[in-house]
Amino acid sequence: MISVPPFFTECQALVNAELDRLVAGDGTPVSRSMAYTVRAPSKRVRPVLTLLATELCGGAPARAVPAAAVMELVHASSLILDDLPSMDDAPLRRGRKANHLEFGEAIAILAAFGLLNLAYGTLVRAYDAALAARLSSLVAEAIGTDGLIGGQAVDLLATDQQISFETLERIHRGKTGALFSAAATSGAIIAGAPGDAVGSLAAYAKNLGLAFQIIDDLLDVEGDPAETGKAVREDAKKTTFVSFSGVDGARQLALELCQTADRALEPFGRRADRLRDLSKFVAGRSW
Ligand code: GRG
Repeated sequence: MISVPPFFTECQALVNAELDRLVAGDGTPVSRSMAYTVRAPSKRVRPVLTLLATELCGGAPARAVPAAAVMELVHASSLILDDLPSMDDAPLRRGRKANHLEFGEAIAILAAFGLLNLAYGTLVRAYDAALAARLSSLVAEAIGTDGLIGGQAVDLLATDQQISFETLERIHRGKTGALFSAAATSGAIIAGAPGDAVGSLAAYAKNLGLAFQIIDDLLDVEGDPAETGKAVREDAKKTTFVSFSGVDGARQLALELCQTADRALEPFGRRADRLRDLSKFVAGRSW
């Protein structure tokens, strides 16, 4: 098992403190449901990407903490929706009962919407109007029909069907790559990075996101629920990177995508080593 780099733990702590504050709530069922998924154990990969991108582009990570937390709020919202009976019908998430099994389906859906509203509201409160508008637009695009929603729709409609490799890739570039990309580019934009640096980070994150998903598929086959916090063998009815390429082929593909991701970091030289370490973590993760 690959160890978690120390900077990763520091970033997680910064984000967890912000998230705790954001989902403190008022004790109502919907606010408890929001906090339940947000506070559950998570790798916080997307917010870590935001903080590392800001740091790489010369910004103060502290300034990116609200945006980093927003990436996690959006991700948590998508996890609640993904687990619903009408979607993946998953019983376990982040080592706990799925949100709808704890709070009921109606409250879980409201909590998912609540997290999205909290996300946009956080951007508006934390940044000046122009920056908040730019970040909100990035987030909206990542969630939209070319991002999480689009990828999820194609994925759901493809269940029980044979799909092409291109369709599989499109699904996961939407479901996973889009938010990875928004997380990294948001960090760069907060630091005032020029367009070419933002573009390089977007290319890095898109490829890392797809590699991350392929490892997710591998963990569904080979993983231990005690480590991943999710039920395994849930993808049996779906076409996955493993069903397409086999275990070894999928692992090779994930490694190649991490290498492609790292090549996008070349303009930054050694300053991007933390992101290279993040790629290593993604390629070797067992949770
Ligand atoms: C309106 C936000 C919104 C979404 C609607 C439901 C949906 C469309 C999309 C589902 C997207 C989804 C859940 C993709 C799976 C991505 C993935 C690899 C999840 C696991 O992420 P990890 O391993 O989880 O980072 P932790 O728990 O560590 O955060």
